[in-house]
Amino acid sequence: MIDTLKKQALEAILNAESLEQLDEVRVRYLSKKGEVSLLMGKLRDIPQEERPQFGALVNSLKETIELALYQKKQGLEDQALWVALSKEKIDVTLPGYQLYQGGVHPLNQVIEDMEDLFVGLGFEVATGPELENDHYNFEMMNLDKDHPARAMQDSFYVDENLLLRTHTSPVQARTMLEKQGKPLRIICPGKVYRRDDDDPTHSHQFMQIEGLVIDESITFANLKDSLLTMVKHLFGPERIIRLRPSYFPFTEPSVEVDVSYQKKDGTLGWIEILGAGQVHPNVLKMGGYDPKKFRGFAFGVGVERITMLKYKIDDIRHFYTNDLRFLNQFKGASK
Ligand code: FA5
Repeated sequence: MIDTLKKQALEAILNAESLEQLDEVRVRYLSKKGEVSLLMGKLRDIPQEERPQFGALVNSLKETIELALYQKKQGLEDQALWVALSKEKIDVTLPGYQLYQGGVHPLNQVIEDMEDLFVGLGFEVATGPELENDHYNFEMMNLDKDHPARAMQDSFYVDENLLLRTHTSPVQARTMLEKQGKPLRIICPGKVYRRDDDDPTHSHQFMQIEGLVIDESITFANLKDSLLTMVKHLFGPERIIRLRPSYFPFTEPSVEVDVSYQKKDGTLGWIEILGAGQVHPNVLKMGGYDPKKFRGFAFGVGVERITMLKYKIDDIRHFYTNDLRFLNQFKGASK
């Protein structure tokens, strides 16, 4: 009887085709009311002296079935894993994920290019805070509290004395104080802010590059030479510049500088890109330089303006709207 049961159970295990079927076999033979338990229940009907032997045989049967179930279960699980893996085969011919690679913003490309040029000419790159004190932004630049020229650069104020800087010129004052009367040559690129209405050539936030040179024998010719070098580097050797008299409280004399370009009809046109001049004696004095001994020149160029001119961009707002169709055109376009 035991042998028959063993044969049946092992055959059922062998024939099970899935884990579900195998579990059904387990329940049929090994559960509380299964065949093996029923067999054990027959112990009572057996003569006393044969009981231990019968019990041992039933236990051995149980172990044999358990082992066979375990081995079959392993086999079925391996098989299921194999089926799943073969379904998940990798198709190496499918296109991969596209990694999007960013590029340097056109304004930063122009700034980096300008830094390369001026560092090559012996300038240092200086920086200053965008949230600036009225003292540095205006007063140290020779614009007293009630100076009418303050109206030319209205700003965003945090409180009476703290504002978003309206130009990079306060870095002139900061650097002069830092250099403590020693000759200096710096450029300072950075963001500036004004309460200007946005239009194709004006933005309320834009970039400038400030330049400042102070030494004992600086003349206006040095200024003109530096600006011409910059313009030819940026736009090509055929370009020339035009200096128009202008007014800034921090330079005397002051100029506005235009760059030549060829108009559509072939004639010569001019576009303003920067303000410049010889450093005002008051500015030198406040910065700790003796105006009788030292002279200086300074300029402040609009980065958007030169970038627009260089790449023929028709609207300043393109720089700040993050349209990838615009930005992608400048990937690796420097120089
Ligand atoms: C100044 O900001 C002076 N600090 C420049 C300077 C420095 C003069 C040192 C003398 C010595 P101005 O306001 O003109 O000047 O601005 C300089 C340049 O910034 C302009 O020529 C123009 O290229 C750019 N710019 C001015 N306002 C805007 C604006 N709203 N949007 C974009 N670019 C502007």
